[in-house]
Amino acid sequence: MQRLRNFLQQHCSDNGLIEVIDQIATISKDIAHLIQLGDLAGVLGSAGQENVQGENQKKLDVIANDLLKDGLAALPSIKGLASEEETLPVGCNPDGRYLVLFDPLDGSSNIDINVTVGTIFSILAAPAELDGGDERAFLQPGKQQLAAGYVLYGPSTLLVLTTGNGVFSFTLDSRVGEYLLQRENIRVDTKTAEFAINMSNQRFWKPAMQNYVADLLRGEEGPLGKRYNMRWVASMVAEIHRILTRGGVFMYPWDSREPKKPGKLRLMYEANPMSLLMEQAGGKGSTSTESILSVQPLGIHDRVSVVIGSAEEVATVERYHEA
Ligand code: P6P
Repeated sequence: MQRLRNFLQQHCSDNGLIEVIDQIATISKDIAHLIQLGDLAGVLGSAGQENVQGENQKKLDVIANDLLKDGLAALPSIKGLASEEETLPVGCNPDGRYLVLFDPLDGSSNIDINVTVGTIFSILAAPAELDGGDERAFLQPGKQQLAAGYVLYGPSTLLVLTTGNGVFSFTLDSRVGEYLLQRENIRVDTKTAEFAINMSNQRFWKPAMQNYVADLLRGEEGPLGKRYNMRWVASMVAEIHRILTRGGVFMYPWDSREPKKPGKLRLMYEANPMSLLMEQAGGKGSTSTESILSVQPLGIHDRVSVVIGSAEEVATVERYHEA
């Protein structure tokens, strides 16, 4: 089975981009190891501080963030970094060609209960005229991403990525410390009978989303005409990986708990990379009214309403929001 680096050298013509992806993969091996050790490494539990999102940081949030920040800043080709765990962008090498955005440990509320979490990354071209610490350099729509992917720390540690020519999955063989190619040109089913949403927020959604989910629950007797199953892991990386594997639709819509915010999830380092992967696999990423990859960001921590998955089901959600 082909090793990640060999695959990238055959598949991608941008040697600088290969270096960045390879470095993320290398760093992820240390993160995977610490997650597997858990309590034995003393890395579980709260870090006793909040991040820019006002969320309680876990120790592993901070550790994963520092490993990625330090490891990427060491690359001459990196001009700047932006992280869910960092209030401001981090300027790196003035002559660098790439910007990397990441959620170092998405779903970290699952860490203490030993449920799957992940690292999400997005790579942009660095504008020559802007400093790598200047937020404006990062404010590019998702369709401009050069590459995107995630590392899923589950029963297996998987790296799933795209450089714009299909989606590929690699499994970490921890005996040799290598990511080995497992799945090529992943395609997501256009239809589905499985949805993922946090139902406890039902009363806070817009009527259009309430109507759509009510019709999902009506199954064969309803206008959607089939029985649906539901999943909710509370870890976006796990949900998206399931959808890439067997279809489905993942939703985190606007809700009235924080009416001034368009949604809970972050555009730049959650919705954009996952939407690029999904669209490269034949699926769709929508805010429920427009393509996520077309949204013009106003800040690196912008939030967005998210509907991502099987193309026909995402289109159905959009239809409910047109009416
Ligand atoms: P809730 C994790 O905190 C996260 O950002 C996503 O990974 C996940 O899909 C969502 O939030 C879970 O949110 O409200 O169900 O805890």
